[in-house]
Amino acid sequence: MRLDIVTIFPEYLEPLNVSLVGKARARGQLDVRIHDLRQWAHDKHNTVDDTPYGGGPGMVMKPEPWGEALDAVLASGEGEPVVVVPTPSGEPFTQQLAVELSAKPWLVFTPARYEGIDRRVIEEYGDRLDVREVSIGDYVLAGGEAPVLVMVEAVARLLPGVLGNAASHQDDSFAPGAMADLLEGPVYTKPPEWRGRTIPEVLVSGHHGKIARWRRDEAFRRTDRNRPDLIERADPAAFDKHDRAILAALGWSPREDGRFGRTSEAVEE
Ligand code: JA8
Repeated sequence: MRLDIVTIFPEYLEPLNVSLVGKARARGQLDVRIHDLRQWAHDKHNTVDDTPYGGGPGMVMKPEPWGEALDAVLASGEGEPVVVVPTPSGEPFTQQLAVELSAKPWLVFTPARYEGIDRRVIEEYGDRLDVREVSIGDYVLAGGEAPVLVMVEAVARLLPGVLGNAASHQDDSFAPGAMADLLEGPVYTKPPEWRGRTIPEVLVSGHHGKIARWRRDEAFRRTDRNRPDLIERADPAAFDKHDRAILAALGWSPREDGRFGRTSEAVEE
């Protein structure tokens, strides 16, 4: 997969030289090219921003440098990339979108600073290419570079051969598929006792059925506590008899349409 990133802070993308993404690049599985937007700003001060039409606070990124930058990047490769524009007003970045993007041969990221990029740039390239305005969460950052780091890591670990073990993202908390509608439960390793704290007995029982059931129960407890919205939207066909008993104990019951809603306070904990 090829990734191009156009930014006024190339040094902000240094973490892409490290760890999983850095290794994927070193192995030739990922071709990451970082470009300084100011290369395409031609005045004495390499200006990339200007005051907003209509007034208001802050500055807006000028269209000309972005247009020249994107034309140069597009001309440097084969075919058409998906263009990913980080913005708090975009569609949510989810595991599903990461999976979708991981199947593309070429992504171009355009992290903005200031109050964002002149709208005409998104319109211009949106007329010709798949342009996705994407938000990593409901908070405002000072720029789109940190979201690019987040999205690149989420996408890169899905590429074939990048993560050591292909099974290890099968049951990710947010992976589409088996565990898609529940958060992951707790994990433990050696030593068996640490600062007087032991591990749940079931995990050393060797009883794989009981272990799987316990893990699923813990997943329900954690999802109930931290992300009840995931239980509300889950397809109830995914819940077996034991799941329904756990949900009932946590204060959930099936509604008219079969989906679960919280009805009472939990009985335990
Ligand atoms: C921001 Br400026 C700017 C550009 C992109 C993003 S994505 C996010 N959450 N905040 C701020």
